[in-house]
Amino acid sequence: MSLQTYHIIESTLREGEQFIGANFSQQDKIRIARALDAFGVEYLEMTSPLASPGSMADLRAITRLGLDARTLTHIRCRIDDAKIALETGVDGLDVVIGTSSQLRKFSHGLSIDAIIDLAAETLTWIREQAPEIELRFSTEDSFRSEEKELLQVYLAVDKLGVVDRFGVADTVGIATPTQVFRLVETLRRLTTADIEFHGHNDSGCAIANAFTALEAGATHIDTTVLGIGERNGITSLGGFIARMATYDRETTRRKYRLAQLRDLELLVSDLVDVDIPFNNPITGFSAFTHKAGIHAKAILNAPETYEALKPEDFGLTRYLSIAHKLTGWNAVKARAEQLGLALDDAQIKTLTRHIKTLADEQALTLDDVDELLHHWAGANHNAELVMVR
Ligand code: HCA
Ligand code: CU
Repeated sequence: MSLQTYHIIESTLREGEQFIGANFSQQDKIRIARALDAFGVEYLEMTSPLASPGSMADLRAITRLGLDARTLTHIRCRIDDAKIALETGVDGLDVVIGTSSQLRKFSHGLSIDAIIDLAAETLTWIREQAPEIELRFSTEDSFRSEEKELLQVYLAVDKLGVVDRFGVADTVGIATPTQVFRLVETLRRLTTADIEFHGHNDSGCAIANAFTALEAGATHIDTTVLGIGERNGITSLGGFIARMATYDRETTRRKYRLAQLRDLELLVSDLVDVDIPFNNPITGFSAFTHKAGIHAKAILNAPETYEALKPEDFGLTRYLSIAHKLTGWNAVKARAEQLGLALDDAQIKTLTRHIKTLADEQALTLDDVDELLHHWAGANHNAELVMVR
């Protein structure tokens, strides 16, 4: 069920701002917010207004844009923070407090009982002040917290009946999909609120963990564009979209304007000064290229043979690479047809053998192969094949 009805909490303007290369101006943030809204994410999470005077002003400016996406800000579990956050006009507050022994010892120094008291006081106060606000309570470092203590905290907060959503956070990126499934499934069973998953990517599981959280009943997933965030970041929006589109293409196409993904990633990659990785899901430069002759032949017959995602859903095109030793005659024939050259199958097969021999000796380019095709099509069929560089 939640695999169709989930919501994306897009945190490029909060977690993403914690990326080493991010230093967004208000104009940058507005551009990112508009682009994310146009793409169709349901929520925008933004940096706490307490972070800096500019953060407060940016938050106000974005809440006034009148976007379809709901606006959230992320604050510590304190009445003083909540007071200021409520003045910004956001639709929701994401309240967080650390529960792992590491955070309790080295960050805020509170016991589990003190955390429960503080959460109760803060969350009840917020609900009294703002009956309509969307209120989320999350534990930082949920997966290194003692399960018993963690559940004590969530159950106590659930009893208050004031929050709409619980968050679980894999703050240091160590959770396995099985651990994520177990915790989300347990919370689903024992509590009544929606569930949000926030997963870091230190061990490469962020996308898988987000998907598993949905399988276990989570309702909201945190992402950032290109996965930017603290250290190597969190679940990337594009990677998560790839995961969901392979699972359920129609729902994903209905929920989001997929053809805007690439421009959205280019906007953010430009602002934070990184390249889109070659192996990025969907938009990596080789994501829809096919090389081996056996693959190329099948792709020409039916792209779904080797493509789980359709490039056209994302406004992209596939590319068949033919200028190499692994090439095959079907791909070479398709290229000849693209160039409008009349060559029969026997000629194409001979030419393909020649390309392979040449490629064993030197790197070839598509231009080289095109020249050979033109040469062969224009010349006597028995002419010696030459490489013109
Ligand atoms: C951080 C906090 C957080 C919070 C996640 C949440 C995390 O360490 O900067 O509010 O759910 O990863 O724990 O991003
Ligand atoms: Cu985080």
